[in-house]
Amino acid sequence: MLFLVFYLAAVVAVVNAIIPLPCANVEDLRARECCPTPDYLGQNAGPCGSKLPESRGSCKAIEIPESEYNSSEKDVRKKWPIQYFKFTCVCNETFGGVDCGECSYAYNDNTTECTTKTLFPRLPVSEMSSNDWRVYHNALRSIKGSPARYMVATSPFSDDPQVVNDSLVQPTTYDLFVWLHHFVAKDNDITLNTDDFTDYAHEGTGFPTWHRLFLLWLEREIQIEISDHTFRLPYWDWTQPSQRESIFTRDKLGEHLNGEVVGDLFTNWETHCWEDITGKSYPIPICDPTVSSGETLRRCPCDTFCKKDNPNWPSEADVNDALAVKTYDDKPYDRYVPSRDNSFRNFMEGFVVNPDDCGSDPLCSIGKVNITRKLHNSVHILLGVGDVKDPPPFEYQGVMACVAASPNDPVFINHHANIDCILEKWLWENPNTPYPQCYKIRQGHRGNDYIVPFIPLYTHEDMFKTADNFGYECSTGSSYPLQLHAYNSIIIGMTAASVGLIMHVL
Ligand SMILES: [Cu+2]
Repeated sequence: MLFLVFYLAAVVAVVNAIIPLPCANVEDLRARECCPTPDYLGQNAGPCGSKLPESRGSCKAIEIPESEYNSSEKDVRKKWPIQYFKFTCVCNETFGGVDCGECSYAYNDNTTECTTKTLFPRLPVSEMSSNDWRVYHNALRSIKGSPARYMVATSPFSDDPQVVNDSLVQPTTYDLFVWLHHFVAKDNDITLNTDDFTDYAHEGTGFPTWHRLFLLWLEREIQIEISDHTFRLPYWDWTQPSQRESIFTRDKLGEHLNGEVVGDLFTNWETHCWEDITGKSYPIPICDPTVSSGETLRRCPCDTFCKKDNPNWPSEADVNDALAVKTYDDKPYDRYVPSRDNSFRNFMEGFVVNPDDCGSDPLCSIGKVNITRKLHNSVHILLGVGDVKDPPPFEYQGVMACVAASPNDPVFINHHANIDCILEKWLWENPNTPYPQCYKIRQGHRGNDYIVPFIPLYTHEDMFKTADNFGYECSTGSSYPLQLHAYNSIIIGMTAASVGLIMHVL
């Protein structure tokens, strides 16, 4: 009987999915095909714009052998997106979007032809003018309220497209941003099989590349929302004491009043997909991104931890130590890489054990202990619980400490844009390093895995390139643009409205 209960539970250990708006219909779901026609580019544009005078892309079969996934598991994240779609658009280099009707990240030149390579800076928050903050606030507020270009199935995966279709909801763009992270990060495994640890974005080789695409996706949605293709997300360099606390004001990213976030942006700021999972059994329930979690946005529960002189903030030296690691990632390709010298990824993600912190714990020296207070992780912890040794109860914890739900706090964006800048530095300093190839890399994190759950499709290898391939770069602050390029470029534009405009022509 017990076996039966477990078996049934395993069958319903499911996750739902995201469906691009043009494919959110019974016919496409039945055909398992998402190759829309960008008919706004002309009549008879053809699927993926394939019949336009200059073909923009084509509808291609996804090359994942069906033997590589077990459809009875019903976890659509495995070998994404084959359980929902067997065909999607593959766009030519300069085009992008679900239907190839948009420009690619690199050629986003505000024309329909997408002929010019563009490059615009992501600014540090310290370089943002009050007008930049106004633009940024307006953008966030706008996407917090406007409908996303995707639907979310709130039913578990079903072979019956009608069931999936009937369960579709359309969240706002920002709430979908939160949902995407919850969807990939939630551990849905109730079989307790360690091989099935199911976080497709963290504690693995794909952590930096997953989050790179996540921010690019958001950046593009904002660009469309505010009709400004030059918009780039700002980054928050927390190694600089001058930047640490300076964003916590009402007109920037909010003040903390007894742990609650207050400020211009945060009036009626609902959170989603955030709940206390302590003591609850798996699977973590499917999140409906159109339903508020009922929790108010919380951050810095003990304000003292967020003070700029708290020694737990990562320092410039910490970042440089990580950058000195020349191996991108190593066995076992998770949080337990035994030496900090073996994995830039694990060091930057924050699971690296400093031998000085180990005390007398013998497991510590081989990494088998949860010391998570480094770089990326330490910022989540500082803003979420303050001190991991004695965390406050859930009702006081900040959302940044909850891995799955952390993007509810907009500071997530600027924090991860900074992490992305560190990745960027590493990529420039280690040119031509291939993305690691090893069968031990967890499913969903391998180089040729499609990054879950994005459509159009990108692999981790696709994202493992310097940011000029995606139309942005990290401005180094006031010296910008003088120190920008380590390669040939002609700068033909100058600072524009909100974020500065550099046209980059190769
Ligand atoms: Cu994350």
